[in-house]
Amino acid sequence: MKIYKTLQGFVIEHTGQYYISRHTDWDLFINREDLFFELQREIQLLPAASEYKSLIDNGLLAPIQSQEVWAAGVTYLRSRNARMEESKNAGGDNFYDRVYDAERPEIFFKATPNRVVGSGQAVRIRRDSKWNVPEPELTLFINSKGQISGYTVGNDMSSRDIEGENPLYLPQAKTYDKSAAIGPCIAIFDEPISPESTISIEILRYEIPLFSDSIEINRMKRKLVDLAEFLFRESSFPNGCFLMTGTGLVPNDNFTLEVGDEIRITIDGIGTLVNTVEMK
Ligand code: DO4
Ligand code: MG
Repeated sequence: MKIYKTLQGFVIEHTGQYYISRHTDWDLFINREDLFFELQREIQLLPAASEYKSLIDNGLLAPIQSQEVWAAGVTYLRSRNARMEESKNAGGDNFYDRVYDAERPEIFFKATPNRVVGSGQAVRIRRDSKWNVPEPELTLFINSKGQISGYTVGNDMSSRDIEGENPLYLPQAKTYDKSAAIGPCIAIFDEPISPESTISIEILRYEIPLFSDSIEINRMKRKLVDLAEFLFRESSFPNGCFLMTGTGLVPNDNFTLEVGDEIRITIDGIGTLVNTVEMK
């Protein structure tokens, strides 16, 4: 089942049918411990109508209200190698090697809700950076009890030159206005997401495909439950939180995003997050 936050209410999608939820508070709705069963109850009671799809097509919002967004890093070999390369002149290369093998994962604060955009909205690249990439990431919704109860598609926009100059610049490379995108929905399953699920990315410039790649989430070094456990060890999240789980897809080092590029990130069973790039 999928839930979408729209300007005119919360839309539930199940087997090609669309319903409008009776819930009106996104924080309370998505943080329910019995979310999957609540959605099952709702679709039995509510009338389905194909017109409800137009609420998604015309008024889609990011599936967030007051949650913080956090991110894990260096969870795929490809990410470890790219960071080691970009930071070697700054002497930061062996941090990435070490964290990849360490018991404690890299987890960093990514964004407050006001810095997050949804599908169909623009992400930004920094004006003081010359090397910017999207990072396509499976993103968990973890409820306030620390349970992974939903999945969405995330883009952890990153300034690789700033991050590569000095690892201490990571917060500036990662956190700025419109640096995080999540959506289009939260997918709620009755079992953990399949490890064979594929994340794929396509970047278009002037509508022409420029870069595309894909990876299965089973290539991730860490277990999703372990990432959630580390995040919740000493922090509480009264309305739950989102956790981006790291990228395994990194364009070649000569690639940088430009204003106007379209980024399309798809995860099997969840959907496609589409964003264009702006700089203002
Ligand atoms: O260590 C820096 C950030 C890593 C990251 O964002 C990723 O691997 O996805
Ligand atoms: Mg990342």
